Amino acid sequence: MKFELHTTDKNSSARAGTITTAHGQIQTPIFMPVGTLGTVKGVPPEALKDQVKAQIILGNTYHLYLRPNTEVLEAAGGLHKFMTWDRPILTDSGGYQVYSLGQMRKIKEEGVIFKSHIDGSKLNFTPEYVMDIQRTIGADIMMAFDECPPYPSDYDYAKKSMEMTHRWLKRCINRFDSTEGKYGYEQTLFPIVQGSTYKDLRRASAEFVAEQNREGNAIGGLSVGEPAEKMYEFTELVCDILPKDKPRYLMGVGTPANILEGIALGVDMFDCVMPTRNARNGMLFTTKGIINIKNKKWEKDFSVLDDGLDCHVSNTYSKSYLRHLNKANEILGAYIASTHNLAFYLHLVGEARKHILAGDFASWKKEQVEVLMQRL
Ligand code: PRF
Repeated sequence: MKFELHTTDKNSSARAGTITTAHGQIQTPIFMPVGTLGTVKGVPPEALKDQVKAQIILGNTYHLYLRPNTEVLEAAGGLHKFMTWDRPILTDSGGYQVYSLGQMRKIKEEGVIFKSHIDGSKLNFTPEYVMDIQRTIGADIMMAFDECPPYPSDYDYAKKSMEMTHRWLKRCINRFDSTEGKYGYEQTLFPIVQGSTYKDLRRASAEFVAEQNREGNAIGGLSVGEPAEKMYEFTELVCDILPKDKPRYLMGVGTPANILEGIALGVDMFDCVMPTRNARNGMLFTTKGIINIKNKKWEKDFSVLDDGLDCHVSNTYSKSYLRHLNKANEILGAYIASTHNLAFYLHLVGEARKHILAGDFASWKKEQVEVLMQRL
């Protein structure tokens, strides 16, 4: 993997760069649609390319391990071939899903023992095993196995958890560096900064992660219920310590405003279920503001969803039609809304990149945050 930094904004820490992987290039800052189970819910790979213009998508180790399972994925030749997506893939390690979904979990030094949310069977994830699974999935970017402590966590718990995440990181690195990709292309491993909402812990974790000298770094443990101002404060603190010449990934963030603030603080990569999950619930992000398509207001509004995007779906279907599909619980509604929201997120980061390169990102961001978050 290679990261080339083109520009850093003069009035903020925003950056424009290019990541090169075995499955092609990623122009940063970038948003990665979430494809937990080898599918971005409701949006087929061809629409991800042609409509959304996604450059990289995310998969989840925990989910893919349970279904279909690693045997099927290996027989398919990896997740790219299995789902017919030939652009880059990043897999999260399960270090987050185990805590949010796994039942009866026991976190120990060796790893995490938990019950499958599918059939209740007992599973054991260790840092080494999670590396092996991600090797089999074949993600271009693999994530280290971490613990994401809840918010709020007391200092003692947060410190012990962070120290264990650091020991797990060393084990992930040892396993990763002593194994090879199964499909003949290069994979890379990103460590994850933890440390909850304690400045000294965050500083120590960012320094520890930076010392590992990997090809990119992630910030975990934020956007877990803390106020947005806290999330920005800790993102800034960590970004100032992480190396400038490597991509920074803020995990699980966020709203359009969160993403623009994150970019201003020096984050290069984002992922979030919000555009797809909210789409299924009738919430649309547009270049003019936020729409609740269930609202009576849109019943006879035959204007297209959004004429400010280069996306056929957004430029074609009307608000009235999508409202009808949503009310009738028709599956086409989920496709249209999800495709549109993702196209909007990709448009947003693409515009941010243009303004970073043009040198007017900070002023553009300020006016955008107000427009994008208003309810129509
Ligand atoms: N760790 C991992 N994945 C994550 C997170 C984390 O802390 C978060 C926190 N926002 C989202 N996804 N491994």
